[in-house]
Amino acid sequence: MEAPARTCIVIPTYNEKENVEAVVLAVSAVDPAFQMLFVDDSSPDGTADEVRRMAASHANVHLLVREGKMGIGSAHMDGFRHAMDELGAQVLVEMDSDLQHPPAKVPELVSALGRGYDVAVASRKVEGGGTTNWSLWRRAVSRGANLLARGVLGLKVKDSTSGFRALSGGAAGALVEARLPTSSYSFQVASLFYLQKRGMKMTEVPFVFEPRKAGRSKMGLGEMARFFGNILKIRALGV
Ligand SMILES: Nc1nc2c(ncn2[C@@H]2O[C@H](COP(=O)(O)OP(=O)(O)OP(=O)(O)O)[C@@H](O)[C@H]2O)c(=O)[nH]1
Ligand SMILES: [Mg+2]
Repeated sequence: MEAPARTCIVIPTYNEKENVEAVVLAVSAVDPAFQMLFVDDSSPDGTADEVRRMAASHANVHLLVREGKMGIGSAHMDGFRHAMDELGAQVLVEMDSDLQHPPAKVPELVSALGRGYDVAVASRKVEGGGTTNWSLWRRAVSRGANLLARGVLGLKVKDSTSGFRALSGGAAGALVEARLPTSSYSFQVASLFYLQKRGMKMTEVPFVFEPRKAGRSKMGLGEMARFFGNILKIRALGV
């Protein structure tokens, strides 16, 4: 039998100290062979030290520290590069560190790649998917962002802003090479746009977006404004 592809879950963190241990334990309980790469932007709350503490007892935990807050999108791209070059990853998973993305879904995402897809998106917008405890405001922002991104960029994936996805090494490698002109939250839609244009095969797997386990959101008004501006820029200039 063929050995399973080496899977690395790339987890950007900024001030997520309170969530690290729970993430490590939850992922390890799903499959201890899953590697985790935390990409921390020198969080002032000491998140990196917490990752080092967990790495001391968990061989599947890895850390990449960057000098300052540079955005979730560039954290994923730097994380993919490091995971493939240094950790031998063949399958890459994007996941948040606040347990809004249930680690129990990772095997389903990875097995979709085994069926020939390049990208498997964990989706709130297909049957069986959804959100829990979202305010009307949060729901409206998410819906607006998704509709705008899909409409302006012609994306086929229904949940285009989902940050919980598995990518083949080929898809992740293409993104790293592409140097997409987005470092922040618009990375999700920019990367779908880029991969769709190159004919990569995509599928969606339903999941329920849970409330944040601990800590605070980094998605503020400034990030939202930048997101909308970036979509228009990508449409005008391409990727
Ligand atoms: N390394 C790094 N991680 C970041 C940065 N911005 C956000 N993150 C991480 O990216 C993930 C998603 O950020 P969140 O603030 O949870 O954004 P969100 O899930 O869209 O918003 P909420 O639903 O309100 O939590 C979390 O793990 C953050 O710690 C950044 O600039 N650098
Ligand atoms: Mg979150």
